[in-house]
Amino acid sequence: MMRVTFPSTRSFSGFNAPGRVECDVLGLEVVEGAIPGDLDGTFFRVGPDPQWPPLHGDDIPLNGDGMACAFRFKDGRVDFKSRYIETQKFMAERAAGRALFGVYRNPYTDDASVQGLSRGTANTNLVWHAGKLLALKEDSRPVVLDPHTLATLDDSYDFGGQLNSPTFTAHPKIDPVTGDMFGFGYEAKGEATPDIAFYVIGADGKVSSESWFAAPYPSMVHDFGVTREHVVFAISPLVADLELLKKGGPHFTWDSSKDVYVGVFPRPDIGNNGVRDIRWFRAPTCFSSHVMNAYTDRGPGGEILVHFDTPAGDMVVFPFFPSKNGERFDQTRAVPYMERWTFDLSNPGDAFQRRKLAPFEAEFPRVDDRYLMGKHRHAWASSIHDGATKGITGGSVSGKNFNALAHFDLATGVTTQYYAGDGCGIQEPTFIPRPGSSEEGDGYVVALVNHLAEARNDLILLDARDFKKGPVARVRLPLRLRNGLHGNWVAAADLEG
Ligand code: V55
Ligand code: FE
Repeated sequence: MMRVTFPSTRSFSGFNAPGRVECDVLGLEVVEGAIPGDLDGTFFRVGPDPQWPPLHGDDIPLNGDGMACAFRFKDGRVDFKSRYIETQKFMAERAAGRALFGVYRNPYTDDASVQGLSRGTANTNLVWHAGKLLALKEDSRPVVLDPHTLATLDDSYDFGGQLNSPTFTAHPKIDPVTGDMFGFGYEAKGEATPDIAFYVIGADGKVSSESWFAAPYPSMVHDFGVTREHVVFAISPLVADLELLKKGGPHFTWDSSKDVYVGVFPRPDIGNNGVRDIRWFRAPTCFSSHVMNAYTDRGPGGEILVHFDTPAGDMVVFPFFPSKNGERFDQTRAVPYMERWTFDLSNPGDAFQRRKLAPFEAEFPRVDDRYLMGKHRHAWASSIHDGATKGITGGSVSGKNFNALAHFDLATGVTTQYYAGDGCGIQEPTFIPRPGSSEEGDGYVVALVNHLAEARNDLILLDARDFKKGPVARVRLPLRLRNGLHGNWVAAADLEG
């Protein structure tokens, strides 16, 4: 007899109780406004949703099995589909009827029967490139999904034998001009190694550039920045340690004794030395994970300035990674604010400038991806508004309840928040271009609202440049989608072409 009971810990209860629902709901109910009739495409998003109770009592929220969701918009209607991603981990555990893989990114805690299988959960991002829908997790290779059925087509894709790294980021960057995808794998020479393999993959899916470099120390490298001229890697001290892994410990610990390093190098696809010309900048410890966008500009005296916009906090924002030095997790310091980091490549020093872009907590930053790598004016993020749900936990992967979306107009400096409502949380905003438009920010942002008490979601569309007028449309979901990570809009014409 096998009894299935999830632990009553933070990762498995409240709004984040496992969902485990694979379903199709045709024609979601529109309860406010209207879905623009000319929107024709799919909003893909993914998040962790554990299939089975954890092997070792509890688990962190980043380790759940990837549940892919598709919202298909057409003729003013939205159809919903959710499917588990059939990773090697998921299939082995499905056959066993229980968890076989142990703690997050520690193969030394696995059941012996799964040795050699990919530990990837594909739970972090869904990205459309070169005719493939890639389900991504930074500890493993991409998984390929059918964009229409969400069926798993390839559980470990290496771009046709061209990916030498065993890992690939969940945050690749697609050049809106060339269609090239920039990506990397970290811990690319094995668990807890500082090595990073950097790739450019053409619009035809072929790797056109591979180069390797070493970070100053092994750590979580969740995201990076690409400009029209440069590549930027921020290394903050959420460090990895092989000895700790061998003892069954956590993959990452927070080591505030270490500085932050930022590597900047020229794009290898524009005829130069790439990573061989990497320059390391340095600053006192802080935590940076996501990247809104980066761009290269010229200063008044012709200086080459690389701007890198990132939510940064004084310490790691994840409460579940312990400190290396016995430091206590401090909710008041683990607060990410949107910042602009500027690197002056004309200046020989290793210092850089940091400045805040808004006075409120924000994470999950996005831009209009048609303008990625260039100077962006508009950006959006999840944020915390001083409303009635301030302080409610059990929300996002960091434990915070983001209760508002923020719109950043970086030309005027004005930030506007859309408050999701009392008792609500809100997930990552994703930009949808208005069909026929090309102007930056001309379109919508789509996001899932969490109704915490009702254990249910709405999907809302806002005018991306005018949050004040409230939702253009609100669609009611008859089920709960626990907090996910990332998503992207793919126009129907792109899926078919
Ligand atoms: C993040 C998410 C992850 C992960 C590492 O938000 C970092 C950051 C969902 O998995 O494995
Ligand atoms: Fe992410």
